[in-house]
Amino acid sequence: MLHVNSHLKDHPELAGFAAHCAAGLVSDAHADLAAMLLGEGQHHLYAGWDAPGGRDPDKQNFLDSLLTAHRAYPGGLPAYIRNARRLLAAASAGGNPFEGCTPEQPDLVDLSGFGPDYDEAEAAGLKCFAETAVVLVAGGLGERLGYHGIKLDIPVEVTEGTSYLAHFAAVILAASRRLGRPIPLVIMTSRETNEGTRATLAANSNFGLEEITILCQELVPALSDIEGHLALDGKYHLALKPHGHGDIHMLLHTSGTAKRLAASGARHLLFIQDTNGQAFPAALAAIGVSALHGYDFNSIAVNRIPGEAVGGLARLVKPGSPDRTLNVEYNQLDPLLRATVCPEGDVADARGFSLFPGNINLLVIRMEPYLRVLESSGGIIAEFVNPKFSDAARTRFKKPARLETMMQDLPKLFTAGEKVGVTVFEREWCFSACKNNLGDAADKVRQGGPPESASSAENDFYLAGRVKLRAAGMDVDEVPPRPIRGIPFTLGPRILLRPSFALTLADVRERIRGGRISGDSTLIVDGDVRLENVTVSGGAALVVSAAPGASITVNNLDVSSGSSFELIELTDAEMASDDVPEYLRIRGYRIVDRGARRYAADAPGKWIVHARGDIEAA
Ligand code: UGB
Repeated sequence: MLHVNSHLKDHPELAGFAAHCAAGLVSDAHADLAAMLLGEGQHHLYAGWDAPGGRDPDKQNFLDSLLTAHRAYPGGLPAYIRNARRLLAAASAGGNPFEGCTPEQPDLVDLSGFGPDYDEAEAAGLKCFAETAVVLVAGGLGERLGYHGIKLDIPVEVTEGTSYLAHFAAVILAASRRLGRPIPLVIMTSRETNEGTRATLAANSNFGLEEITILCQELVPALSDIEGHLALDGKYHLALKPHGHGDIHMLLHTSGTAKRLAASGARHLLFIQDTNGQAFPAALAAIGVSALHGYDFNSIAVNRIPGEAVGGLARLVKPGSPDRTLNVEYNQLDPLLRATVCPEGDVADARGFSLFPGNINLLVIRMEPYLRVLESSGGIIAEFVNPKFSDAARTRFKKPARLETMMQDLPKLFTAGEKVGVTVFEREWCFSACKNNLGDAADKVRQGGPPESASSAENDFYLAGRVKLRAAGMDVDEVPPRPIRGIPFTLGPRILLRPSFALTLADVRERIRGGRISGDSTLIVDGDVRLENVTVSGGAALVVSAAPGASITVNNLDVSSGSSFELIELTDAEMASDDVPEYLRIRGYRIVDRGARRYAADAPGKWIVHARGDIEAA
């Protein structure tokens, strides 16, 4: 208290706050923080306080919010303010982070066509997955999507209604069983998503996963000017903003989770996003690429569409400095290209794609260099600030700014010759996010870009199934896409191959022999199932599921009529009705089971489904 008192003297505007200190209404922790903040010139936070008795609960909340932000940031708020001043001064001076750099193609492995390289990478990756921990960043809000719950609860498909979280967990569970080690899952939540994520996990008994760690990111204070003054958005109310997905590195460090995972045998970390249902099995092949090519940091990438909201991955060459392979975020890519290799900017090359592969924030990071970088940086990864200046002198902001950090920027801190690489897959094989509401998605379609709606993500989820069946030699005859609320959707065949059936492409090849599927039919396979010369056509649906310990072989079965999953578009009235679940309204249709043909083995043992349609013990 003595300490803070020395800052309060000679400041009449702080008299109200001083009275609270004198009356013992300010705890030691709050007073110590006040001393630090006053030492950083943040007098406005404590100025003009009402005398004790006026709005005391608001004052207490205000002090608490300062302390929460202080405790969440390595080095506390003084460190945040100093970092802000440094970055704001650079922003005000108009510094260009890529000044003098020329972009070249990164060290790249192209697995966009299946073949021996893909098979080798996938097999290596599956083995390495036993020593991998999965990190899921899920602190973002579905604002662009118009969805009000947590995004992890959104079904990636509405045939059976599997949520993103259930799908990711099913992959991890199937791999854990197969590899004989519980693969850890770390989930980063935020204030907005923490409670919902915990509730979903609790309601589903953690989806059977043994090792889940939840790390909740905090907001950071907004900044009102280039002096780094913390912004208030009302009396006794600190303005707070998200710090970005780069918080995951800070939290893995400060919580000790990264070290704990390393100690328990994790040699790689796989970072995935909350609504990219296509992440697997590409991620497994990418882990294999990391192992085979010795990559310390491996970004999974797609051929980028010019102007698309994903960063470009490039090796940045600057005379006198070591080359660095980095993500150039989408807002910085066009100016960099114009200033260097392409005066026309971010335009298509002869292949019809942007010059550099697109980052999809599906990252494989080797643990050992990761721990080193976390230690040296305290987990603060390449923060940046992007203020919108309102004056010519570039000192005032249109609205408060904040420091931000992005998880893909980790290589900015590599200094010891770490190897950074990129693995490119076909887009449909690794990336189809659910980010946009139907209106915005339809606009994107009109502009020739990917819609990234709930419907296009579901469409691609089935598409990945068709790709797998074709790769396994099944004859797949699909119907042409038709627009649903302006977004192309292929009615079928709709294929769901659950992770317990196949984790890899090699698994699909092993479990499927011949057969044919066509039209708007549906096939769902779960567990230890083999399909030998099976035909599904005429809009029919076949669902085969074997519980752990059971196996089913389906022989020469023909399911060609009678039963289906029907896709029904929502009417305008339904789209506007609160009685229709939001997860349906963000896609514009529902899928109804009209009596699919089902075979299930719940008890351990071997079962056969015969051509005549009956199931019996083998
Ligand atoms: N996320 C958090 O967990 N916390 C946060 O504070 C913010 C986000 P966005 P963005 O693959 O499509 C990124 O908002 O930032 C989680 C890359 O920068 O959907 O616009 C959030 O829950 C870009 O290069 O993406 O763009 C979600 O899981 C490109 O790769 C994830 O972070 C782009 O993603 C991404 O958040 C993409």
